[in-house]
Amino acid sequence: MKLKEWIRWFRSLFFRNNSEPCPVFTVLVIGASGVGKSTLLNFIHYMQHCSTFNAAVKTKIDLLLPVEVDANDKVTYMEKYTNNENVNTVGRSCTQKPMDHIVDYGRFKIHYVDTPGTNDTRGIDQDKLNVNLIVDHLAELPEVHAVLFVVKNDESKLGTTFESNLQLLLQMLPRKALKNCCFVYTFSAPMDFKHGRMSHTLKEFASNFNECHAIDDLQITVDNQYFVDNVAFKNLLTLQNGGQITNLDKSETVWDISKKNIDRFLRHACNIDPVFQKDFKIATVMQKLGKVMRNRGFFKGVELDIEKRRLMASVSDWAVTGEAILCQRLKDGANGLENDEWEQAAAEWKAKDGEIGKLVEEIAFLMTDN
Ligand SMILES: Nc1nc2c(ncn2[C@@H]2O[C@H](COP(=O)(O)OP(=O)(O)OP(=O)(O)O)[C@@H](O)[C@H]2O)c(=O)[nH]1
Ligand SMILES: [Mg+2]
Repeated sequence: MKLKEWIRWFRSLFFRNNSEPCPVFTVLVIGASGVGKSTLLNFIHYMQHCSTFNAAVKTKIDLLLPVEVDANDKVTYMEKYTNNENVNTVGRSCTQKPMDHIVDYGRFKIHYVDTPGTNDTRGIDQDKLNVNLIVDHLAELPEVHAVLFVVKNDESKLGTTFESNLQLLLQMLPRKALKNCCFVYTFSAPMDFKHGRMSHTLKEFASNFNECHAIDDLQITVDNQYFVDNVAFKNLLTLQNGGQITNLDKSETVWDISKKNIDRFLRHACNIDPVFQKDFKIATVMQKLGKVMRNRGFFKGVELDIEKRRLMASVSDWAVTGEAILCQRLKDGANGLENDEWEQAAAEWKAKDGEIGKLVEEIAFLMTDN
């Protein structure tokens, strides 16, 4: 973290004027099913109330959302249920739709959005449905500061499923949101909170992704990677439910290290420039535009006049879909349209192609709407 960010963070802790509204930072939590997104949020919420494992054992607080708990080989469920968590069916993906949870840190609040995981046990169609649910939810959020990818540090089943899941999640974002991506490695205690295989895989993925889009926006750095193990939270619940755990000292250490990592993430999240609702909306229309261009056969490269190439450049400026990659390759030096050029372009495209014209008009409206 840069010195400037430390100073801003420190000031936000101690010098907020009471008349100023409490800032709210929004964090979108995404990742494959079962990596521990929902458990992490409960853990984070508990950490906010209790800084140590010992203090937490003595303090029972309301959880943000219900989770499965293993206690003495039994599966125990929390008493508090919502329709959104499908905790009754063993082996089934838990979170069913995006859910908002606010954690109050006094001087600021974090608005976490828990989401259903990809690689859903119900298959690829459900994954696409889940992504659509997230996109719809994003369209309602005023801004997003951090996009927190949750991955398992010890993941050994690497390969195409993992990559296609990651693609699916990234593709829903505007290109500018790539700079807001952060990575939490769960299940990190067995590896002493050091990099497991996942970090190498992520770096390789990011490098290919950037190369395909001819960008360098997706970066995996020391500052945006965090290690936690939610086992400390699970152990806490086991103890609170009358169960026993084998290694109390270990849970304390796991809690402390996870908390340090989460505190580091919070400092980072509070210092990121947000991506606004309008950006998500524009990116969604750009993604549609890319699809229509594909259907029209634009990517076959025949008769690519400057108007088509400028639209392509705009799609590749805003979106990170497969179509955006093709647009990037075929734009041939053209620049994307400036904000004040969309209205004129809409009129011209409407005369040539109604469907494209309508999408360009939507973008024109979003570009000028304050
Ligand atoms: N040991 C260990 N177990 C974990 C960790 N994170 C989660 N779990 C367990 O893994 C299981 C799945 O956790 P969830 O929090 O429901 O996972 P999710 O990512 O929200 O899953 P979906 O809602 O299906 O997308 C639960 O039994 C958790 O207790 C971790 O860091 N360490
Ligand atoms: Mg969940």
